[in-house]
Amino acid sequence: METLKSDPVEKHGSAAQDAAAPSPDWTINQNWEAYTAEEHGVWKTLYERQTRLLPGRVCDQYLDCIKQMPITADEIPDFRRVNDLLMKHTGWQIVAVPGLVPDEVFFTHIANRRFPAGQFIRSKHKLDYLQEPDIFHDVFGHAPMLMNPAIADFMQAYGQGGLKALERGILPFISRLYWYTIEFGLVQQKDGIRIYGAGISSSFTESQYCLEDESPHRLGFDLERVMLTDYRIDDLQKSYFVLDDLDDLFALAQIDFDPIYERICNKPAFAPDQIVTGDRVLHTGTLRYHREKAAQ
Ligand code: HBI
Ligand code: FE
Repeated sequence: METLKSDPVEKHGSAAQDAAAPSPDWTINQNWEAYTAEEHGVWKTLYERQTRLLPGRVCDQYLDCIKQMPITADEIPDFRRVNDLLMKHTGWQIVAVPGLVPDEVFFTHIANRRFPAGQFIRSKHKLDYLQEPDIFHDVFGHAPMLMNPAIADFMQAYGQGGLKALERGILPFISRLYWYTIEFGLVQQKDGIRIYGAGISSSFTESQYCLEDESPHRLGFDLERVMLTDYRIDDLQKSYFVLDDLDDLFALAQIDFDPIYERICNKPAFAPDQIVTGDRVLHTGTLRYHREKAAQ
């Protein structure tokens, strides 16, 4: 996978953080004019590589949306232009940030329909792996889905749920939900299973592996099951969860998570490669990829 979520930068107050945080909400100016030709070139390489791969792999909604957006191979997108369109469709905005921001800052933005997007682009020497979400992951992966009303509502609910979960110290449940939907979600469409998660759609390797490789499990989505499933942030996933329909996220956005937390808070988590009673198994993974890697 190309974008990893590691723990966001340490808690408030350090001098280093103050230096990196020019404003309390961590937003910075995109400063679009300052991108170099080399940076635009990295965008082009990534854009063209993914655009070749995605038809037939990514969901229809993604393709419909990106087509309408001022997102092209030629240059790093200008947030001002992307935002004009997003605002019209779903009221979402993207705001530039230096990289990972603290959870509370992240959730506060999301709860207010602002998506924090990395301002920087990865180096041409490291096209496939980076620690922090960059502009390619955030804009190529996430922004098109924010044009979709179901994702738009679900994301905002996720931000609100995240703030609550933070207060109560039960963040893992909500992080897993985000991970297995917005980042690594798959959806059933009429011609087969398709990608909607931004961590996959922005990844050259994972956009092929998640659908075509025999290794990972592909399981029907179940809210409580997902909220109890650990994930890995440092490698390709061992399990993917498949929604029946992207519009199912509308219903998820309405859900009161409190009774669910109540029910699951004392249950042990499932390992990323576990298959459990009640799973709707669409494909039983051989887990070969991770086994061979471990043997090396
Ligand atoms: N910051 N910029 C950025 N992008 C993220 O996706 C992000 C973040 N901070 C925290 C975070 N994600 C996650 O820890 C939460 O989704 C749980
Ligand atoms: Fe992301």
